[in-house]
Amino acid sequence: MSQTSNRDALPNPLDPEETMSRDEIEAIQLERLKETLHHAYTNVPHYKEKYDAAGVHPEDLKELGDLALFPFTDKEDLRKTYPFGMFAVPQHEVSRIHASSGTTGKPTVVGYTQQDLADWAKLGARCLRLSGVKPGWKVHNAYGYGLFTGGLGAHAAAEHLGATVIPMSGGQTDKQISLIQDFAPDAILCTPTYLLTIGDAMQRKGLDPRSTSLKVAVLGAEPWTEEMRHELEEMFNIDACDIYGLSEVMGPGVAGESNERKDGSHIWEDHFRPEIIDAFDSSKVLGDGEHGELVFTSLTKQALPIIRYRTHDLTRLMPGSVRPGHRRMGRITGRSDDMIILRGVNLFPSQIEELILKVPGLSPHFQLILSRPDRMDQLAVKVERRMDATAEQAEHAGKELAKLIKIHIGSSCAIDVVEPESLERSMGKLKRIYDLRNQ
Ligand code: DLL
Repeated sequence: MSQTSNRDALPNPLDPEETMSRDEIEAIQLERLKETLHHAYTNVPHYKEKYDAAGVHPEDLKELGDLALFPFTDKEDLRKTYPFGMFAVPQHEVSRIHASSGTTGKPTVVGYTQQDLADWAKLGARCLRLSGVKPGWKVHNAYGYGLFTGGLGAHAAAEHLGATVIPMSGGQTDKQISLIQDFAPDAILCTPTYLLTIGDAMQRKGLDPRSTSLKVAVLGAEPWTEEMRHELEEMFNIDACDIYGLSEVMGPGVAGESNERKDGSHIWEDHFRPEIIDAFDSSKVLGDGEHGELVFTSLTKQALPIIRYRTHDLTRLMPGSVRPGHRRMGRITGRSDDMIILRGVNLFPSQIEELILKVPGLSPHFQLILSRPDRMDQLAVKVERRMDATAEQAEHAGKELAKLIKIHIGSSCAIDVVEPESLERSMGKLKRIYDLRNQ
């Protein structure tokens, strides 16, 4: 076997569905939507009961807009039917199970048939290809393996693309760094905050993250901002692209971003039908371009068909760019359940991240602490100063941040600029909000 084979010459064809026109995609969607509704109604008693109670039947769907007649599905439906009540195939046809831990109560359990796993790998590979990852590349996968869909989902995607996967999983940051140095991967897959942790740890060891072999990072599983993209691209001298997904709908790979455009993630609409609804009045389906809550219907899933699933992720839909038949989603600005209401003003951690990274002297390491002294809600932002900022510069930066928050968000909050490395580092999905109000 030649060690020096020309990997740039490896074939890297697009799936035929990737280049379909909008009309072709919508025709496929209608056909698949009818099948999915019938499949769910016939095989999942929970869907049948809900639809019978709401007076709707799969036959009522004549055109795509009729989807709005059907009730939503929420995490609660998966909890009520825990663990396998939403599965639409017999257990022996389920090849794999994943679960997401959630913050309270039982995890939500999801399942996949062989065909579901094949589709997932194919769609994940589309995302990686769109982000510039190539067959033959070495791909360091630092998403956590296990019940979380990140590790195994991204793994299968990279294998499907024809890459060489390094299944590192999350954590053990020193080992991550050694492997990145020794194995010389071309791409890394992890959460944005974990990539920051890795870069930080390298700098502490006197290593320059810009000098690694990495060219592309495909980052997701938590909200991140354009400012964070810029920070990571500068830190590692890479292209950083988004990948979106959620376990109830599939896992990583529902949507992916082009490294050439970096203009939001294309949703693979031959497999998922997205809608945007008003997060506070779910009866209103909003138009493209309008900001609201993302809702997904699966179009091909066998083990766990999911119809009008409320993600609680807030974003908007835009026309496709490099894949014109498939719409793009804007950045997730936050989750409706992560929204902080501070003395009547709504705010999301991503807004604070955006402002922090505009202030010289402040690092992207921050936490939001909510408390209720004297029965008034208070927000404190704890943020580390950058290594190279002096105490005086840090004090100035803190005042600057308070001013920006007041101007752009409209709230006053306490800013605590803390020493470098004093806040907990991310090992995967980072917890930003510490709510001490009911303690
Ligand atoms: O986080 C799947 C995933 C793994 C996606 C790896 C991308 C990469 P869950 O654990 O079920 O699945 O969490 C899903 O994470 O509803 C969003 O709130 C958030 N999320 C996922 N990707 C992004 C992203 C995985 N690119 C929840 N930007 C979703 C913002 C994201 N938020």
